[in-house]
Amino acid sequence: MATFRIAVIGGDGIGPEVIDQAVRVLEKAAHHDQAQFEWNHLPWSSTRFKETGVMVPADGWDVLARHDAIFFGAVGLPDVPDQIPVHSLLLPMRRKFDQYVNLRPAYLFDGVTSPLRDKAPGSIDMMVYRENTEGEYAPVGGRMYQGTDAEIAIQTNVFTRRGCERILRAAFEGARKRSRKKLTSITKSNAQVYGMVLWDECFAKVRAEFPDIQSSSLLVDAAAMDFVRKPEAFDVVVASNLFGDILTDLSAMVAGTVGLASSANINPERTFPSMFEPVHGSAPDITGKGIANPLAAILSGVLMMRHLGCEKTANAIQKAVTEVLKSGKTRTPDLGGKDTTQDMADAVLALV
Ligand code: GGG
Repeated sequence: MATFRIAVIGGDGIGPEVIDQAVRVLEKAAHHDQAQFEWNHLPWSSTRFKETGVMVPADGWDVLARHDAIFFGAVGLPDVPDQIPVHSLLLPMRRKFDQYVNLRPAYLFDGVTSPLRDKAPGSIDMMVYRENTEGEYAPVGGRMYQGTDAEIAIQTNVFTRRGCERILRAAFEGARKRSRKKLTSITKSNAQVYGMVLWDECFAKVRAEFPDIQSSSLLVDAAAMDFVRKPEAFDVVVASNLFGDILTDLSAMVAGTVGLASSANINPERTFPSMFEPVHGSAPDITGKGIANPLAAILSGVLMMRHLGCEKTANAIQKAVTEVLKSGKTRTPDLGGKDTTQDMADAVLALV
């Protein structure tokens, strides 16, 4: 029997609420692959930052590195500046563990209503590959003359040939595994003439290695328009860190709710653990009410099980989620219902 050591960082707000439910589901489903887990719950959060001045302990990265995967909830508290949890925990983790592929699927499940008119189940089915270690989220820049009229803030975008080529290649390889074999590269090279021109040049080079994939390039503003106008036109989408982050909130919403948006932060070489998290944040407005949708966390668990080679477990949970949504009997408020986080997880548990 395989035993997987999983680091669990619930984080802030609804993060621990949804992750706890997802852990229950994974525990029950793992028998499909004769697998079991050792869960290592780590209390790294903005609350801890307020108490101790740090989010991640001095040996934190070494601790995490000893796990097979990291299961993560969300970070952010209203009384802690947003950049502290994101720049102390989330972004350094992606860089330290070279999790350069951020996979973000968007799928319109049967039983879920898109805010767009007349969208059939399955008609929205895209996989966004977001570059996760550089680009617009590189911590490069500085500030001068703070608090004066002469204040300057410089934020530098970092685009490297290696960084662009490897995410583009990962996306093309991903497109090869999908039936439509179609890929859209998101750019803004008409305005950002250094980083985005390099991105486009890398796209031209990598696409030549994949003549079997129908690929094209699209400006990010046109992509935002088309995600609403004709989301069914997209299959695999590959984008920089910022563009991918923004576009995947849009893809989540056109597919019904961010409460179903899962994600994986993958280190394809498997030198380091990969990390799995719902796309949504900590949602302070509903924290403690027990009404957050746990399905984004549960579906992130599905991505984790696939990464760990437990296809049967992943398929069993995916099928259970699909059936729960299709039946429509259990629905959290984001899906138009009145059920709780636990009700939703219980409905999935009953089917795995
Ligand atoms: N679980 C997602 C989460 O905590 N998101 C907070 C956030 O702002 N993330 C930025 C990012 O994913 O780059």
